[in-house]
Amino acid sequence: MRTQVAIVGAGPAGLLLSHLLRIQGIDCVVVEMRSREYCENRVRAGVLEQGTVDTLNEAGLGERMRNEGLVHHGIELLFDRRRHRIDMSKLTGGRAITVYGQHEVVRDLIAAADTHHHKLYFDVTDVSLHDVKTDHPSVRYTHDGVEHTIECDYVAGCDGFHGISRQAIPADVLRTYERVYPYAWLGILADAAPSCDELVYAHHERGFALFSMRSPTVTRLYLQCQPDENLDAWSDDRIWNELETRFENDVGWKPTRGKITQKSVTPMRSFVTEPMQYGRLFLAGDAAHIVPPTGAKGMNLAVADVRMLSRALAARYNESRDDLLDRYSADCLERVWRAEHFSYFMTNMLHPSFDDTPFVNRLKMSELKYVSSSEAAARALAENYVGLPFAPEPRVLGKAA
Ligand code: FAS
Ligand code: PHB
Repeated sequence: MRTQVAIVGAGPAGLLLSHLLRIQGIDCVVVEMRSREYCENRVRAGVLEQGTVDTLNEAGLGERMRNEGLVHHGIELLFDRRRHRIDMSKLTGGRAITVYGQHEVVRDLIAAADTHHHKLYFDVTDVSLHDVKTDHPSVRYTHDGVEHTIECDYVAGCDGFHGISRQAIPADVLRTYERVYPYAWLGILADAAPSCDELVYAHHERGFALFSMRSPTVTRLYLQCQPDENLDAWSDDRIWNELETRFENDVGWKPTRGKITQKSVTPMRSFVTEPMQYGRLFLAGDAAHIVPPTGAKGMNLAVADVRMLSRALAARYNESRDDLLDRYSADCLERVWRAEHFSYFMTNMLHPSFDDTPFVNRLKMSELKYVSSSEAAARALAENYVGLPFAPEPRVLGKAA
């Protein structure tokens, strides 16, 4: 099989890249090791930056997001039993976030691929990359017991943190930067109407807690736990009691209890790979970088990467320009390190840690008080949270699908 761009991984990065390339007349193929059903039901992120919302709308993918997504103009910080609202839209000239599940975005992308008969292969095995340092790379995989080879010009490694693409970059070229946090998040989905119409980030001496949602009938909640936490030790009652304790406040607000339908523990890690390009291989999304979810940046960074990669590939194919491909890694890493810093800042400020000294505890409280009382500090948090505007770009997005 021959194509222009072979894409490994059908998460938000791979699927959106495929769509953005297609609407610019560039042929591509996506191979994914999991089943369609698994990809469409994998519960992960839930907050879309303004730029992600704009990208999905520009690409003709935003209809269901506009109808079912929840637009939020602020978030709340809760500490010392007091709630403090950060009016993000007022502080950023009207920019906002949209709460819309990552798996909903993935469903919309797969539906669009169906409609336009994009080449998307699920349940593949033994994916391997070849000759990425030449001008004729290829991707091999097995599907239904048959071995296949995709001959291509470029390979996009969108296969997440545990994928194979990053390993195709030799150790003497690859530089990685990492911080592993000494805590994790126990996350739940509950059939309960959200009792607050904005996200609440809570700092409590017993640990962090986050109140989020997925729809008018589904609440999403997280609490700080041990990295090796045993989920079986957490009955539904224990989870609700602990959440109510950590969300204690002076106005008596608390999350509405409901049937818990999903429980998971998410490790907390900051990780960056440099460079994000090796020959004709381009990494995007979690394949190149991981952020702790406190800043809600994970999926949004993946979208920013493929927006830049699709622009660079379109400039290559439609304008015979290599400059955007040559600077892809540097351009992405600018935004990646900004998001890494913001996610690190939010994570440290909001999570008490066993290795914190009383001095560090006081510093965290001072930081929380500062971002909740200083307009300048609140604006810095707000503009990072809603997402910094994308660098101005030449119009290459072409017609909607
Ligand atoms: P993805 O991991 O989404 O997709 C990669 C795809 O590649 C997967 O479908 C995988 O099956 C496939 N793949 C892997 N190896 C392959 C191979 N060898 N061959 C073929 N296919 C292969 N962010 C938040 O903001 N909030 C959250 O609450 C949140 N929760 C998260 C929970 C978890 C458990 C994880 C891992 C991440 C979470 N994130 C969260 C971050 C998340 O949103 C990621 O940033 C986002 O999924 C990144 O998208 P992709 O880069 O497309 O990678
Ligand atoms: C979520 O809704 O899943 C979510 C929201 C905000 C975060 C992380 C996760 O910071």
